[in-house]
Amino acid sequence: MNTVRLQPGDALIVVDVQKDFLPGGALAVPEGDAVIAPLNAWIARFRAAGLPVIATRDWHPPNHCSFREQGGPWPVHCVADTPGAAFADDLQLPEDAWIVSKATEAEREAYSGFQDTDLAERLKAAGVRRLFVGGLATDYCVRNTVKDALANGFTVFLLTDAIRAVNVNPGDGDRAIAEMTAAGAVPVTLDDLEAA
Ligand code: VGL
Ligand code: ZN
Repeated sequence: MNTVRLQPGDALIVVDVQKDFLPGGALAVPEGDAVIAPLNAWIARFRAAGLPVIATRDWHPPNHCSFREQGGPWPVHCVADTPGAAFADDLQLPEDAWIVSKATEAEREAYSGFQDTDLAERLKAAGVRRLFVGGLATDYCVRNTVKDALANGFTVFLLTDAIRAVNVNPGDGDRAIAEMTAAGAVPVTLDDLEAA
């Protein structure tokens, strides 16, 4: 149990809650839709506190190197401006959420919201020091975003009630959580969040 209270300098990062990663999508994450309700609750708490909400999205060109047709590991997914790349219908992103598109170049994979984006600079310019990270998928984009956030000097809380894993190999998600916490991420759930 890690009690936490939201404070100035906190921001929420919602990682890749896009239709292609939900059940029925092109690269469905098992139980991927289970992150939406807890993330909506986290979003409401950040909004109520006047704190920024950031949503990253996988935003690939049609010939992205991660697709099997190009020799990559994944089925075609999250092609920019297609329905599968849209955020989940039920995700209650604020109007003023920052949208960060990543892995937009055909020849470069980017599992982290920090890779080839201006996210770190924007966060630092806004005075952000602590990041709360949830979304999809635990073992890919959440894992890499959390590790880059720590490497960039942010304090990181991992929203363990609002992440789900692909689990290409059984246990990948649990290993990713162990790796993130060993690197310094602090696991929290909504129950750990104190009243404002
Ligand atoms: C992701 C696999 C491929 C993710 C993105 O968002 O975790 N996983 N592209
Ligand atoms: Zn992708």
